[in-house]
Amino acid sequence: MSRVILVSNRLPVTISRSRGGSSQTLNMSSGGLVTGLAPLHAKSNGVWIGHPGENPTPETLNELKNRRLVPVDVPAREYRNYYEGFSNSALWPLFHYFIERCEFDTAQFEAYRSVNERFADEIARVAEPDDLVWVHDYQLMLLPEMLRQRVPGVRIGFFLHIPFPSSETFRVLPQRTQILRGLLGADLIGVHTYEYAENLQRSFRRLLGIETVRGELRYSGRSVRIEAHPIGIDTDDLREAAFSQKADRYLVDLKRRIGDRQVVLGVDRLDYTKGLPLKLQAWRQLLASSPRWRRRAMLIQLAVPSRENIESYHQQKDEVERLVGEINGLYGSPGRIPIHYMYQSVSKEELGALYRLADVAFVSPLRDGLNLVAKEYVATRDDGGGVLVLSEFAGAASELGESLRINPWDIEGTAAQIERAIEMDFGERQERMRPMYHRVVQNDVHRWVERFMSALTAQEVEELRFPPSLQSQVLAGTLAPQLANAKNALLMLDYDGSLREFTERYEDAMPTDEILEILTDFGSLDGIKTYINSGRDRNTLGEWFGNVPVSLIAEHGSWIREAGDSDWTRMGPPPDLRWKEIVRPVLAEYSERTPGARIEEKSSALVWHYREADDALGEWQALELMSVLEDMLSGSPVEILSGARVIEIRQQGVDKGRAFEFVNESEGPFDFIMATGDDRTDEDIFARMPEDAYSVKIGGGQSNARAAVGSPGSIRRLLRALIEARRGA
Ligand code: GDG
Repeated sequence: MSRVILVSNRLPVTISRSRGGSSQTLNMSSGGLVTGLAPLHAKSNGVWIGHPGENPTPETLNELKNRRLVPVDVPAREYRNYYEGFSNSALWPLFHYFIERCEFDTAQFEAYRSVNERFADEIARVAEPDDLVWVHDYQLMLLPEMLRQRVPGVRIGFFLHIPFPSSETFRVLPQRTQILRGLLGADLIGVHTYEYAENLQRSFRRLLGIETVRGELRYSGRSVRIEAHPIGIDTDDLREAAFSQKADRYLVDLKRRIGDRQVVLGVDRLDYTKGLPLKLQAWRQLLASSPRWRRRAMLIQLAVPSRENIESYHQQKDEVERLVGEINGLYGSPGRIPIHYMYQSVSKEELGALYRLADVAFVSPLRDGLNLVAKEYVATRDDGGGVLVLSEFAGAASELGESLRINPWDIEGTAAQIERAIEMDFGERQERMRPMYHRVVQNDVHRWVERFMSALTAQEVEELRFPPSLQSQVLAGTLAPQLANAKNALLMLDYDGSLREFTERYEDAMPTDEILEILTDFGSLDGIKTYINSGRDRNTLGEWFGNVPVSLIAEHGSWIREAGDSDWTRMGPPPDLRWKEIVRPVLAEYSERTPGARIEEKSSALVWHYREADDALGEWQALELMSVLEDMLSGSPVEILSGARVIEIRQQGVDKGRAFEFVNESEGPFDFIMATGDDRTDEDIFARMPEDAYSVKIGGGQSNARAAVGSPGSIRRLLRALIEARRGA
């Protein structure tokens, strides 16, 4: 395997001073990301680059080197401006939709840029063109481009662990274009959800004018993919701790102290994005409206200290503590306080015991890239018990469809869902928890690493072709002399999007006078056979082009009608529906993973409907399904169409490419061949054309065509130039 260079703001170790103060000790940091990436680090023999946290002594440096960890040296003040400054006072609040908390400070951005440069320099020192570099998170968004400039051939993956906001919010950032261009240095950009991927694509379109087609865009002669890869947790490690003897002891002790009270658990870093004040208000609302829970339920809230050097985090802490005091004062009684609040972090075993103890996990961030706590809770509940109450603003919500969703801003609604969770019977708890448990356990952090890496490497082997984009006069200059001298020429023209611009309604795209005139002129030239090869039905084509001396191919190569005839002939063999046997189980698998999705069986089609599925989950699964089907069915006589929350896989008697072959065999040999087209169905022709034929794609993007032009207007100009050339010959 290639060497993998991992890059994150912090190295995966914590350097601490030994008691005497002169020497240092090195401990592996905990956390899902480190556990997930550590095996990759070990296996690939690459290095891990990041800030060490503390200035390493020469001995520590040596130890870091032995572990293949490369520290990036940053002066303390610059690090503060980069980390607490731009990263956590501009990007963090903005990407979580807290615009009013943002501080945009040019000096801090300068520090951010400079630290990203330092990382790029460090990587460039060790990277070789065959290496894979995987950069993590919002602190290093400029890095991919900086690295691309230093080591042009290197393959770069980037993963964003926090949300990517809507383009409306993102465009507030003064340095928005620098950040976007920074990311475009990567070959693959990964985010947690399909929604973030869409947001990012929209920002590329709106702010840089770069279009993304099916998750892929073109930038500086390279292709960049944007994909959703939600992170998983380290299930084995978590379960080992949660079901250890130590955890058992905690659990027994906790149960003894709590008795038969229902336990609702919150575990959050003390960060304003986690929405602790609103969570407490919802709890207060529940106790106010249903007094019986004051003695029969309790909220255990673990608030983990975080970013204590930033002022707004202090205010958040004060507010939370005030509310806890207020609610306990109002609704507590001797020995029974309704909120047990802890401002500390606990061991893995204690946390595991809390997950096992909790009847309800109350996960209510106002925004969260994903939220690992929700998945961790689910992964400890193989007993099928426990209810997950989950904010719809957490990325994890799109995978955990069986949780009870809340809008954390809706205090009454949240209180009602908590009450529903506490009261839920075991049957329903199991029904909801089981599928989530299996999903979380199967898609653990190791699967995540595997998926991201295989997406990054798959791109490496795939040879993407992007035809050169030419002006119509330039192309005419090449083609005209050849057509002028041809004895038997073939011209195969796609219609919608190629000869004619798209219209809002499909039926409105009838040919203009200009198009009819061009076709009439071409059709009247001796020694040239002209075809319209379209996906449209026979009737429409017959109606629109009945009076023009060109031949017609309809329904993606199903029917042909020679110029001057009024009868259509069917092309290709009778339909072969064996593909259905392969496709059906795949659709069934995706329906199972996507609550609300269903399959419709038609005589010559299978349709996957996801209108009733969760919006983001449905879109994301559909995108994945499309690409699975496309890979699986390439070359099969089916067509995969994605419509309004449906995917249809439809029999095609023949495709446009086979229609081309039919004409080539029956009317050829041709000494000049040109075909035009704008979408995937036309690629079937381009792929089958002889080497010396001319294929012209309309619009940008990946294609097997030899050349590309910008628009249908360019194609019409090209055709007129060819007519002139032929007439003049
Ligand atoms: C970013 C994104 C995304 C918490 N308290 C204790 C403790 N924890 C552990 C939990 C969990 C982790 O910390 C927190 O999970 P988050 O999902 O909030 O992760 P972050 O690193 O804050 O954030 C987030 C994540 O990246 C991954 O891409 O999900 O949206 O913001 O693992 O268990 N662990 C222990 N004691 C505690 O007291 N041992």
